[in-house]
Amino acid sequence: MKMFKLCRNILINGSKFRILPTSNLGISINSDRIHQTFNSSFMTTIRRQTFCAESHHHQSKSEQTLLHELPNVSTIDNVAEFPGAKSKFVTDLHFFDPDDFENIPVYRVMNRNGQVLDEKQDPNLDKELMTKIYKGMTILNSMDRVLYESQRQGRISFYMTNYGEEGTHFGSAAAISNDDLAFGQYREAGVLIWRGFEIDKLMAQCYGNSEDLHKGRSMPVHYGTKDHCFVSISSPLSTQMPQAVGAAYAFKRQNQQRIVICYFGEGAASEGDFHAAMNFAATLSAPVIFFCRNNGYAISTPTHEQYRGDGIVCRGPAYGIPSIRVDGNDVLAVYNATLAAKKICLEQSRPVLIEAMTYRIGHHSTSDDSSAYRSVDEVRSWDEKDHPITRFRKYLEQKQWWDDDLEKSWKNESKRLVMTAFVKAEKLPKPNYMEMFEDVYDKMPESLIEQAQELKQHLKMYGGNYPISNFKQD
Ligand SMILES: Cc1ncc(C[n+]2csc(CCOP(=O)(O)OP(=O)(O)O)c2C)c(N)n1
Repeated sequence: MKMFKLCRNILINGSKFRILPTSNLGISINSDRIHQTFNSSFMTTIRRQTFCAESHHHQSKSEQTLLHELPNVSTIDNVAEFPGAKSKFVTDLHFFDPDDFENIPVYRVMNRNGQVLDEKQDPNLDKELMTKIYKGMTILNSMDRVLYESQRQGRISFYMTNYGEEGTHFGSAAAISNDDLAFGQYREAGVLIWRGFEIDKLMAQCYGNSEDLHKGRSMPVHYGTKDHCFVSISSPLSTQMPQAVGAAYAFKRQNQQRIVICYFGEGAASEGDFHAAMNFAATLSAPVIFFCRNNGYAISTPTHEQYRGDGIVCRGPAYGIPSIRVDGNDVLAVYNATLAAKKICLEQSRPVLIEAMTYRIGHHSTSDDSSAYRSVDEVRSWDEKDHPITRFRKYLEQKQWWDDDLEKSWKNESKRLVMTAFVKAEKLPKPNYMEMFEDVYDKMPESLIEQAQELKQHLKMYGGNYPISNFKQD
């Protein structure tokens, strides 16, 4: 507001200009000079120069600084040069309606039969890498089945499956480096599997046993591993998003040539933290890939109750972020998009948004019965007609890299791997309960030491009432 009070209007060649008074640029130009300048290339000049006016002596230092930092202060009648937006003026009164814009298309490489639609888009990865992706997708599926059943039997307290979203995990993880930092929501276990985090360790976390890196403190599926550059998951939705931007900004400042990938669901994108993250990432030019898994539901909330715009992808350009929508059930499309996104992040030092369209085939979690809000037929249709694993298998079969025999032997092998890890996880004791007092702070404060002693005393007297034998005794 101050700017307008301090500016003066002048007329040059019939056009009105605002002259910004300032002191410290020291470019003092009289009106003749202004004429000459504007006659040649006035727009360029007016963008770059700030003019002094006599009134500058009366301004405070802070006002001068403020004004000095405003890059564009002049306007002419046909070009809108407000500091907040550069555009053209129009005289028709028109509200931009969502219908004025076409929906953003969905990029895909293969159709539902695993046929490549445009050969140029085939990433042509080698057989080893392709089969590794397929094996990862299927072992995740096997692990989900075992842990889901385990929860149903009360062996673990909670579980969330990844059914139908395997393509988004493996396509994205395979396209970036294992030391690019990943932030997840909770439905991205495939990224960890791709990075070599053992099934044993995933199960240890779900069981909260003595081999759990989190010492049994988090709910199941809240994985995290420093060695695999995967930041520990926490329940409050979207909180990882601004944190991911901060990490990406740090990488940029340290010139690490690393990026951050941040996964989230379309429901989580309604949180305020989504906005904070997108805006910070854009304005700070942080090399982060925002990877949205749009699976149609946020627990029982369908997308038409979540937003009215064109999904999540259309929000990207609004923040100044290059954005793409991909078929999340097409692992190759996800791979290509993520690879290209990483290139943009590093070469242009800016964030990218990927919206991967998919379908949550499983229930939201073991605490949910999704038949209460969607039809079983709808779920079956996605499972049977557009499953990322089935599609990718068809692609591999066309390349003659996979067949029924290989499928059979891999099914047996992967089941064996999962069951071995499962048996091990069940047998291990829980961590020592005294560890619950650790890591609240880096160093345990006196007050916590006292509480720990109280627990010890309590258990001496009443230990018989607690399942102490389930816990590791050191
Ligand atoms: C801040 C916050 N609000 C609400 C919840 C409860 N909650 C857990 S998951 C979830 C739905 C998230 O849906 P979406 O982001 O689409 O991911 P999806 O489960 O579909 O993968 C909600 C509302 C939460 N964990 N945190």
